[in-house]
Amino acid sequence: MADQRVLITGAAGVVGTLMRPRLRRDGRVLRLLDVTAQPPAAGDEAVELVTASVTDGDAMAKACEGVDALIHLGGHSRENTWGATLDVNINGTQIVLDAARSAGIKRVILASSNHSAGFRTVDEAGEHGLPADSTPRPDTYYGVSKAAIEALGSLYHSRFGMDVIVIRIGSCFETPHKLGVRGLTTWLSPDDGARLFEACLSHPSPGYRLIWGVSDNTRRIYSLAEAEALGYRSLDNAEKYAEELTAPASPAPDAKYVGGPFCSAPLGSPN
Ligand code: 15L
Repeated sequence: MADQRVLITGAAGVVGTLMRPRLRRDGRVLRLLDVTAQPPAAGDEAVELVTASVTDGDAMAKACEGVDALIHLGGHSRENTWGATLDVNINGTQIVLDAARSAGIKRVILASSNHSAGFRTVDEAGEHGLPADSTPRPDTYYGVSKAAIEALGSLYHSRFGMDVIVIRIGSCFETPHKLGVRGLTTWLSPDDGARLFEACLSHPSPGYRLIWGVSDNTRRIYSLAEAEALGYRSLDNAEKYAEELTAPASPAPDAKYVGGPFCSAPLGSPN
């Protein structure tokens, strides 16, 4: 069988680094793109390393050659200045999508974030969780950029028929510890993250989808139904860390919001 080539942007970031070993498959080549240098191939690891920015149209056009599917994780992953957010996250995503379209890539998976809906409240979640297509309520410039890429993905699907799946990722880290008690709600385990990306890569005909990226946490407030409709099954639950993560005596006022501390962080300040 011919190799499947999957291009991952932002491959040296937090999520990219966690996914690199987990998305390894026989018959698959991972083309890993980042602005920073990346560790070389380990043993017989089938990777191609590209050092480039998602804002560089020529480099993106080259990186998209011969690619079957694209996972776009690149961009600032937290709050930054408006200029940097506009340039790298919004403009960069348009450049990535356009390069994918020109190269004939049929399947694109975009990393959005819970922060596109950060000012939605925990009370809105209801019995099955907040629907994945809840209209944006961004909590930061970063959240605005994620809402914009959700719209860009929809545009490229509607105009060009590309399959575009946008994932509103909760918090994807090895464990939820650094997130405090909020992580018991928002955690996407790395193994579940890989299961989710595999579902996104293998669904026969997804069209445009907006889904949450979260583990089946006991305290989950995001709906899993939309991701499960693509074939995702979570096998992890942050609750196993509950005893190690204690709630503060008086919860912060922003704890009622999906975006938690992002909702009160200074706008436009890199952190
Ligand atoms: C995100 O979108 C960030 O990229 C990540 O660093 C976490 O802060 C996460 O959201 C979160 O909400 O915990």
